[in-house]
Amino acid sequence: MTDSYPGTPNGDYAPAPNGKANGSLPSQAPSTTGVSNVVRKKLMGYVGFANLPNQVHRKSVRKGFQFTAMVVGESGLGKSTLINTLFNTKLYPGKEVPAPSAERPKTVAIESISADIEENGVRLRLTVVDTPGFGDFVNNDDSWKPIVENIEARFDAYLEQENRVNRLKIVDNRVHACLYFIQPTGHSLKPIDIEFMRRLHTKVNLIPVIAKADTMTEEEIRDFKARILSDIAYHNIHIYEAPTYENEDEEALAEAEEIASKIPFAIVGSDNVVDTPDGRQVRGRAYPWGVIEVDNEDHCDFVKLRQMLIRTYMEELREHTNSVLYENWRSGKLLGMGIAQDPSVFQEINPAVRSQEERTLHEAKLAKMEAEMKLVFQQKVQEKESKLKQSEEELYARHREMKDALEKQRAELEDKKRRIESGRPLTPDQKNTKKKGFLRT
Ligand SMILES: Nc1nc2c(ncn2[C@@H]2O[C@H](COP(=O)(O)OP(=O)(O)OP(=O)(O)O)[C@@H](O)[C@H]2O)c(=O)[nH]1
Ligand SMILES: [Mg+2]
Repeated sequence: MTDSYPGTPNGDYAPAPNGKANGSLPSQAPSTTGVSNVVRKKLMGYVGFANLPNQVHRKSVRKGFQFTAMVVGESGLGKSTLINTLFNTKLYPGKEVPAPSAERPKTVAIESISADIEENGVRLRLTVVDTPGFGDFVNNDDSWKPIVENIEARFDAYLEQENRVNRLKIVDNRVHACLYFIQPTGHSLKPIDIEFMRRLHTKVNLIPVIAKADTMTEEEIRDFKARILSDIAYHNIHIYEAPTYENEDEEALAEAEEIASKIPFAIVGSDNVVDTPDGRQVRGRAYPWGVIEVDNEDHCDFVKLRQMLIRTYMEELREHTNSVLYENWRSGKLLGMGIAQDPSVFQEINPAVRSQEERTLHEAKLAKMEAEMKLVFQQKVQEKESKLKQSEEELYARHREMKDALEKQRAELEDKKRRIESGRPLTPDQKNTKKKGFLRT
């Protein structure tokens, strides 16, 4: 372990033509779980973890960040190569006499490589745990065991620190992300993959990757990705799903969608610098028909994977490890020891669920108010209606009265007319009074 974090200026790193990293200082450091190689250097170019303070509060920034990823998968899929690609270094320089083919030796024990890196004043200790590949034995049944034990040992170490009186200097060596390497077969997942992922998914954030993606065509990769995802869903395996927040800005949403759409990441690893036909020097793999570039997003998903781990979701991965995976493991362990805890105390309040509950309550209240208002309105309408009906009836009654009166007058007049016509004279007086009477009514 080291406390010095060399301040490397941003973006000044250029890989040496021989592919070896500049200024890497491999040194051995004690570790509970295996060998730890520490390199103090910078990742290739700008990766953007200086963005982290926007995601977390001050405390973590002061302490610096600790982030641990693990690679798991069958032997020979390029796990060690990917770690070197990530750190832009040779992992085991001079450790063994290079074979004539200069092939990377098989990883035989769980090892970790760390780098203390700094970007814009933000410090990060990045550790990647390399595991020996499995699948070489006739019986591979228990090959997941040492890996799961390693993950649990890291939980144990954390729990032990939490139980200490002085909890200020807790070192978080828990595995925050586990890259699971899938052989680029183009078929479905193998039973051993399913077994492994099942053992791992409750303990780590599982991120599946397609190894050696340069061996497949674009179309094959697309189909293979879809098949892997449906296999994973069918077997109820939980891979890490990046959360999306409602009120995020468009750019962040687009980035989250872009990353999510690439899972499982199709990756290519290489720690060699090769010449492209157009004269550039790139990290990649040279073939008779061309060069595949590791850092070219059109060629593979390596850049997106690194972006997910280090820029976009590092804090989410740490948070999920701490509050879900570790908590589940911890309460399971305590239960196993006969210590039951009151779950209500530890019940997590999920803000999304909480706000949904509040919304439902509010909606119910609104609905009730609306119903009441409707009732009042109906009552008022009814009152008005009955009043109107009453006055209508009154009017109708008056109308009938008047009609009757008129009818009566008409009958009288007709009677008079008949009398006049029949020659019975009417006295002027009689006529006048009649007329007056008529006008008066
Ligand atoms: N085509 C291709 N070959 C690769 C890639 N990554 C690594 N290799 C090669 O695959 C071989 C095995 O690579 P390693 O990185 O040692 O594989 P590993 O997964 O660490 O293997 P174990 O340590 O046995 O588990 C080496 O010859 C690498 O050069 C890749 O992306 N594409
Ligand atoms: Mg290896």
